[in-house]
Amino acid sequence: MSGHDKELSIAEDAKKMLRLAAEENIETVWDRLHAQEPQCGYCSLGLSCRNCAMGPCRIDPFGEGPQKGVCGADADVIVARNLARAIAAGASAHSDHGRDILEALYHVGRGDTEVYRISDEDKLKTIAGEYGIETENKDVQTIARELAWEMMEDFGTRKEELTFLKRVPAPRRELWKKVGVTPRGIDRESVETLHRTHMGVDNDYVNILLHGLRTSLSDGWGGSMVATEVSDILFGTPKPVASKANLGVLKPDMVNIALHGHNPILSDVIVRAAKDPDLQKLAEEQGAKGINLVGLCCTGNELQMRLGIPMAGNHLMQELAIMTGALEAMLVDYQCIMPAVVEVAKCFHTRIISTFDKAKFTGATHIPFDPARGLEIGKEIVRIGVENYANRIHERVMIPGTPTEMMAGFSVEAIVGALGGSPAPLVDAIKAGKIRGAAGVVGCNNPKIKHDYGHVTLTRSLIENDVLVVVTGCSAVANGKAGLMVPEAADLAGSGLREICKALGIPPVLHLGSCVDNTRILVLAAALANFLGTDIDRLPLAGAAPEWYSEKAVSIGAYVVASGIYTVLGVQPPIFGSPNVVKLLAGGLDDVIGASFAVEPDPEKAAVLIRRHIEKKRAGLGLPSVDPESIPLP
Ligand code: BF8
Ligand code: SF4
Repeated sequence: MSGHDKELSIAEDAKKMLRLAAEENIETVWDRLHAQEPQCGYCSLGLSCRNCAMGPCRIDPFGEGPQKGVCGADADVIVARNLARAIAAGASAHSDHGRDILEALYHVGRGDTEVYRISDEDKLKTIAGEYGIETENKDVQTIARELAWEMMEDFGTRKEELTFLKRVPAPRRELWKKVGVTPRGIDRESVETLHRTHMGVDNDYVNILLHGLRTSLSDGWGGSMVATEVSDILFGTPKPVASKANLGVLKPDMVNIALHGHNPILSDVIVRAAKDPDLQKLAEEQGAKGINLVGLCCTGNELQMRLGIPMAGNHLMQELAIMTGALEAMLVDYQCIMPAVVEVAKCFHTRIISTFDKAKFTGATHIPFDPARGLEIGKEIVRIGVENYANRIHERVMIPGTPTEMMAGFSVEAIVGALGGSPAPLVDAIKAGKIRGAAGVVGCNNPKIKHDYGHVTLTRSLIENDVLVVVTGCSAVANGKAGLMVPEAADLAGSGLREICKALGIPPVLHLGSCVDNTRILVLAAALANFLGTDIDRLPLAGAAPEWYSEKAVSIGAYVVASGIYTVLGVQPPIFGSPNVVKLLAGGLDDVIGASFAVEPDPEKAAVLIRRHIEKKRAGLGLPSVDPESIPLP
């Protein structure tokens, strides 16, 4: 509210809106962070526990006060339990999203919805094949029903391991078995985490953390993977598509409706509803030139990947988008939607419409979504937005700047397609050292880090040094807005990466989708490892979440590491109250699972850590490499 003394974002649209927020005294996420400071030191270190009513308890990090909770749990157990619970919450969010999409597939299979259909029959058959379902002489509907049923089994407890584990390179599967982290059921592992972290169950921090990894794997190779694959089956496997990003995608003379959240089940229907001639006519009668749909966060990514629908912004832009005064409706499904949007909307004419019974927002209009009546509900929602155009105060509209061009749609299928049908050209470019390796820069925004600075600085530095970058989630939006996701951005890359990108006509930073689509990164990594007949941890790959905030990101980080990929976090996780846990996660895990975490808030330094790691892995594979230590830290 009261201007901040330091710059909060690198994005021009955000900066302009933040000035407006200060002038008009509108509270934002940054103000609320400021009001919370200093945040609790015990909680920041992971040293507080309220798992039972003998507590809450806290451990004194300076060794003077209590070193045990009432039950006797020490710092190691408390930190490990808290982390495991965060993983379970994140894994549950992704997996429950996967289940919602899976249920839509099941409706299609049973023939009790007219709204959805199979968009990618080939993918349906391929995945049915992976599930051991006979597809010859069967109609699409039957295959859909049988596949949905089999996938639902993956959520339960009847399997020894998840079906998609077949995609995992054999040595890694063996390793998981040996270490005892093979995920068995998607729901099962999260439930077991809640069980183990109840007072008096698992009281060995290593054992708790290993199960945390297993839980995260049930997300990465389970719930999220189901979400991605079934979304492709229902809505189409993404192909490269041109799009635009930043608040400039809002149109001053059109009805603007933002789709915010994560689940494409709803947004797909809204896209169709917005084309309805009656609603288009109604918009014109209101004096608007039409209906303009824009995305926010991962629902936005889903739409951008498949349909090229423009992206208004990432996580920290959700309140600022309303402040443009140009948004007739913000339609939300679930995850990462700040309850604060309802308050900001009260200062403007924007209607917040919630749609899932599991995600209600006090003060919002709730229109429960029902896949069986999808299109009808979609039209009802769009109508609210259209009718609200009459309430727009045009003098208050402030749409900052013009949109940036960006490309999206790089599914693994599209990437392999661009390479001519096999990963061989990519492998050759890596072998020759033109591309040193690849890094996934993923995850959220967090007001503790200058908005978009972590993503863009890290990505730039990596591509300048010939590291191919793949992005998802809010990182994709940040890098898109920064202009790094058009083929011309190859000019910003090092000479080797530039040459490859120019030859293929692709950007040096590839949009792989939403956060559940981090599984596309797993699939790509597994495909490369299988192609080379090796394990993922031997490849010159790395992950980074420079501005993460969410429990989902904790689960992602954990499954990426457990899959064998070194990962650098830009925000300190609440584990530093236990030196033992830190030692395990930041090094000890290397010996267990072949990868570990690092924490580095400075993205320039994080880039160096990643480059050093990539050179180490290159050397391990006998590829031309430079001495990692010769790459200086900035
Ligand atoms: O799932 S990157 S802030 S929007 S959690 Fe959320 Fe983080 Fe964005 Fe998408 Ni992912
Ligand atoms: Fe305290 Fe133990 Fe209960 Fe946690 S589980 S609140 S440490 S008594």
